[in-house]
Amino acid sequence: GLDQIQLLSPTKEDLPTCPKTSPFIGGPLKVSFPLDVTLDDIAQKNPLVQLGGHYQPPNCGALHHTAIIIPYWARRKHLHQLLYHLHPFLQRQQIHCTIYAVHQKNRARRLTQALPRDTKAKGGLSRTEMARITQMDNYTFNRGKLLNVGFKEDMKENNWQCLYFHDVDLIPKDDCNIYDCSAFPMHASVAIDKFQYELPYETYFGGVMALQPTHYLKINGFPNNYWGWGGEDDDIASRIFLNKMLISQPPAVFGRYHMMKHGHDRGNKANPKRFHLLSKTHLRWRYNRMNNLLYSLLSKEQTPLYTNLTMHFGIDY
Ligand code: NGS
Repeated sequence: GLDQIQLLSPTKEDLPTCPKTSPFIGGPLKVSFPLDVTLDDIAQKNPLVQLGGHYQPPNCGALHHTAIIIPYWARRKHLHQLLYHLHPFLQRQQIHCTIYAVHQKNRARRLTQALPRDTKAKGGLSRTEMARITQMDNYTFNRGKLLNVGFKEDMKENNWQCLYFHDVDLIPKDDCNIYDCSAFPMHASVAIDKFQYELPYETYFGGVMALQPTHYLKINGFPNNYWGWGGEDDDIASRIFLNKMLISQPPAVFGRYHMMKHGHDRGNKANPKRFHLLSKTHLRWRYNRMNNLLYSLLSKEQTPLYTNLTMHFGIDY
């Protein structure tokens, strides 16, 4: 019966360790985009992916334990295309992983509704607090905050050794771009087709980056105060340099990505304050960080291909 099967099947501890280089790794990938790919199609193609978008190699003990965190903003099609490419890619690399999509619902209405009755009745909010709520009433995207939440929530689930913070529109183009971490924070997307496979500027740190938890804690997490497009990735790079770490990169031939085309996202206008904020990173990195990150988790849903985290953001600074 079932008991016997369980006795016969080896436990994870009995398995041999996976080889240093996975035998399933190919080289450069031909990235193509099947039209109208559904989540069911992807699940069928990846029978070994478990609920929540979890995977571990069936026949060997994985050497790499990686959480993939995708800050997600109303781009369902991109998310599907990314899952379509990323799951087989991670399996070929024999990585133990979970894919998390993190997205925000930050309408002020919800926030005021969440306040205790008497706070509202007495008009208990200060003017500054009210102003902050109103400022947030426009669904403004906050990538730094989403990445912080992703880190916090994922570490509650598993003792991940490596975190990949992954934009939803980037598809890796080479199997040799191994999704593990190195001694320094890593910028994986060093060669994006949109930028002719070069860095757009020397300190560019956007797209896909990988940090060990110790790196993340050392820089006090990511900034929470960049509302809208731009600058938060430069802030993160500054935090790394301010903490005397370097940024490592895969060789450019491996760190190739295709960026899926997209128009302007509603609620993600360029942030006019970003240059001012960046000039203050050296003063603020100690205070603006994961510890004063206010949010509440509205739901954590385990879908067949990814874990979906939805939160709304509180008032913080
Ligand atoms: C810089 C932004 C970065 C952004 C990069 C590439 O100018 O946040 O462009 O953008 N920094 C500032 O605005 C200070 S992209 O072409 O991918 O849209 O990542």
